[in-house]
Amino acid sequence: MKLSKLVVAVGLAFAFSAHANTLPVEEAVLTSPPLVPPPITRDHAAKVVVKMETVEKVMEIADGVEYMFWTFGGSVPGQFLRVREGDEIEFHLSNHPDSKMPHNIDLHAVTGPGGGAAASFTAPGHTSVFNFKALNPGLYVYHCATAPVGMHIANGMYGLILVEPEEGLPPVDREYYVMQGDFYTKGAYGEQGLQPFDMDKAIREQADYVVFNGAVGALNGDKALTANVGETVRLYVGNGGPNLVSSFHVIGEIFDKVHVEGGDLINENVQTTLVPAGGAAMAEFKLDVPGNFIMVDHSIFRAFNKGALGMMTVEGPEDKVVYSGKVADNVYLPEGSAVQVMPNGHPKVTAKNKEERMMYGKRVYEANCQACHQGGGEGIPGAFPPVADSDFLNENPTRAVDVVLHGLKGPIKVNGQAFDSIMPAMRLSDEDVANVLTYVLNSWDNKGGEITPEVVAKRREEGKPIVMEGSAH
Ligand code: HEC
Ligand SMILES: [Cu+2]
Repeated sequence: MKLSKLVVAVGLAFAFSAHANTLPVEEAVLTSPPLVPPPITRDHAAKVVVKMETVEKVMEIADGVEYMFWTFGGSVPGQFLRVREGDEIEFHLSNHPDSKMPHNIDLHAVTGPGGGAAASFTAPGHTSVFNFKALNPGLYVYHCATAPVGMHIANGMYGLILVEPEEGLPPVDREYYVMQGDFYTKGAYGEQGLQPFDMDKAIREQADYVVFNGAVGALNGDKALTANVGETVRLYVGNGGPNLVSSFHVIGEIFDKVHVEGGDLINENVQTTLVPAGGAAMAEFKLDVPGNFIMVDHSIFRAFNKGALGMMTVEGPEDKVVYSGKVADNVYLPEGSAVQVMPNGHPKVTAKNKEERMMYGKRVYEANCQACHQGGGEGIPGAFPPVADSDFLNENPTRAVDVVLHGLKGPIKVNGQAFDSIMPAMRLSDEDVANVLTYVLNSWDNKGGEITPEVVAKRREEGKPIVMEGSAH
C-alpha cells in the first residue's frame, strides 16, 4: 500500500472510532429468565458490547410435549439485557451454524428504522454487528423480525431490554424477569410428542398454550420465584405475543407501583396491569405475608387451561392481622399436567414395503417439514413453497432428494409462484429421507412413485447444496 493511502486509511479509522473511544467499554451481562442482570452502578454512559446468539432447539412446552423453539440465547424469553440511558450499544448478533433460518433483531429501545432489523439480518453461521444509542429510558421488548415475522415470534423469539434512567431505579430486594407468550401447535393442549407450529391457528389467534417463560410450569414447584416477608420485589413483565394481550395479575398481592407500559408513568395500588403484545410493564410490591402467590393472565381460562400461571413462594413469619387464613399448597396447580410421558423421538425404523414407507414418512414429515410446508403441504405464500401438487417436485423427484439432503437456495417457481428463500439441509437418515419423500409423492395430488434408501445414499455421496441461478444470497 502506498504511504498516502495508508495515511488516509488510518485517518478514516480514527475518525470512525474517535467518538466511541471516549466512552469506557464494557461487555453486557446477559441473563436467562427469570434472572435479571444486577443494577447499573455507574453514573456515566459507556459503550456496551452485547453478544447474543440465535439458537433453534427442541424444548418441552409442557410435560411430554416438545416444541422446536427459535430463541435468543437458548431460552424463551431470550436473555435479559440491561443498559443505561445514554449508553452506546455495539450489538453482535450471531446465528448458530445449526440454525435452519436466518434471524434478526428489532429492539424497541432503538431509535432508527426497523429497530435494527435490517442491520442485524443474519444467516446461519454468521454474525452481524450494528450500533445504537439508548436515548429513552424504559423497559422494552425485542424480537425477531425476519419474514414470516409472526412465525418467528410465535416460535419464541422475543425478550426484554431495560434502559435504566440516568438516576437509576429505586433499589429493591429482588428483581425477576417474567414474559408471556402464546403458542400454536398442531395438536391440542397437552397432546404428547413433538408438536409442530400451526399457522392456521396462529392466524385465527386460537392459542393452544399461553405461558410465562416459555413453558407450562416454567415458574411452578421448585422453579417458583422466591422471596421473603418484608422484602420488595420488582417484576419486569413482558409480553412477546404474537397475538394476545396479557391481563397480568398476582393473586393475593396488590402492585404498590406499576411503571405503566414500561415507561415513566407510575400508577399506584394496581390489581391487574395490561401488558400489550410487544409491550412491557414493571410491577413492584412489598411482601407482607408468607405463602404461595400465583401469577396469572387474568383472562382466566388461559391460566387454568392453557398454562398462563406461575408462582412466587414467600417465606417468613405470618402476620395474622394482615391475613389470618390458612394458605393451602397446590390449590392452583395447572390441570392436565403430568398425565402421561412418552419416550422422546421414535425408534429407528426400516420400511418393508411402500405402504410402510409412507406411514413412517408421514411421521418424518410432521416432525421435520410441516412447520414450513404446512400440514396439507400447502406451504405459506411468499415464504414456503407448496409440496402439494408441486410441479417442481413432480418434474424431478430425484432433485427433491438433493433438496432434502443438501438444502436449496435461490429463486424457484412452484406452480407459477416465485420463491427466493433458503431451505435448510435436513439432518435425516437415508431411510427417513426415502420415507418422507415417498409420503409426499403419494400425498396431495402429487404423481406417486417411490424413493428408496439406496437412491438417497447414492445422492448423498454425489450431491452438494443446490443454488438456483440468479441467487441473490
Ligand atoms: C425451515 C423451513 C423448511 C423446512 C423445515 C423444510 N423446507 Fe422444504 N423448502 C423450504 C423453502 C424456503 C423452500 C424453497 C427454497 C428456495 O426458494 O430456493 C423449500 C423447497 C422445497 C422443495 C422444492 C420446492 C417444492 O415446493 O416442491 C421440496 C420438494 C421441499 N422443500 C421438501 C421438503 C421436505 C420433504 C422437508 C422435510 C424433510 C422440508 N422441505 C423441510 C423450507 C423448508
Ligand atoms: Cu427469527
